Amino acid sequence: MKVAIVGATGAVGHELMKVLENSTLDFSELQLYASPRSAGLKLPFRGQELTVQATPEGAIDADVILASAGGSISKALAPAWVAGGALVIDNSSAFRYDADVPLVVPEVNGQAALGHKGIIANPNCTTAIAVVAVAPLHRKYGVKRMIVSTYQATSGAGQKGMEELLEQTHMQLHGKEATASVFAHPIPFNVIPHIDAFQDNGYTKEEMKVAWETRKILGDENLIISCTAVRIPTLRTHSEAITLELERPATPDEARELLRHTAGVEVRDDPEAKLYPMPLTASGKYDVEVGRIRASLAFEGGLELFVAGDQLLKGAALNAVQIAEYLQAQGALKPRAGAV
Ligand code: A2P
Ligand code: 11C
Repeated sequence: MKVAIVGATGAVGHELMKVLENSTLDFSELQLYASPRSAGLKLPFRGQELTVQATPEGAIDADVILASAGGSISKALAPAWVAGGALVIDNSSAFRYDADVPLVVPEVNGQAALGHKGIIANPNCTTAIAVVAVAPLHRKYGVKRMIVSTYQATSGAGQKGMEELLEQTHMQLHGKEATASVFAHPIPFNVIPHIDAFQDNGYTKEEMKVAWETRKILGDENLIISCTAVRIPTLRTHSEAITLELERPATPDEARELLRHTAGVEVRDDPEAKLYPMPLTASGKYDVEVGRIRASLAFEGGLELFVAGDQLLKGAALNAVQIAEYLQAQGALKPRAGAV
């Protein structure tokens, strides 16, 4: 089994290599691709040095391609990769809303991956983190309405997002004015309620992605979802305050008990001991932290929770590798019949 990463030098690419290094996925070869700027760069993997190659225009000689070089690259090249026989697990939003492309979080709807036609989409990071916590509650209590406010790290905008935070913070601390480039405004000591483009309805695309993608993953087009997405000056881990209106009432104790037995979730909920989800503790973790679980004052029988998940991991690299692991465990990941 040959695996390729396209976008290996980016923030998610870096995490993909770390996750693959410790993964149970059985593969014999890893190929690394990025832009021509990075061709020749050597990156360490399992005691070897792997050379980054410029991404070719056509097919890639790999069985599984983990794509993380942005939507335009995926849109342009994924059809050729699929035609070459590869399974593409795509981190971008290029194919997420196509009816014949499964949008998968393995703990929630892993089975959907089995019906792929060459491309499986990895959800938006904010969505992936939320659904890990919300899916079991939806299954047991029936979520009617979901209101989300996010606190999103700069690495959501890739390596250059983190660099802008660090460089601008340094400048501001030295009395220099910082000019925004990746973000709409200077990010240090600020919060910016603007992620991705504004839509006709006044929401941003990031906010609408949370609604569109949560409905697709949970398989419930009737779910009412409203999101406010905000960038904050942290390096990694997206946090989210989530309010749930439920069909059947749940107590916080019942929710905690259910979430304690949910794969991919760590319940971190002891306010007296100052234990709650935070980027400081969730960064680098595979599990999504869930806490501050309480009875909602807005919806009778509903719940309020706070989640923090490393969006470079569960929101991107980890989820992509878990999709491949899931398919392999189901016997549904096979080397191509004919190599390119
Ligand atoms: P490179 O480092 O050579 O520019 P991030 O999301 O952190 O910004 O990373 C984006 C990733 O996508 C990087 O690995 C980057 O490679 C890669 N990339 C950018 N443009 C292209 C391109 N035209 N072809 C292939 N990969 C690209
Ligand atoms: C951010 N969530 O934090 C975005 C990045 O749909 O894959 C991921 C965009 C996407 O900026």
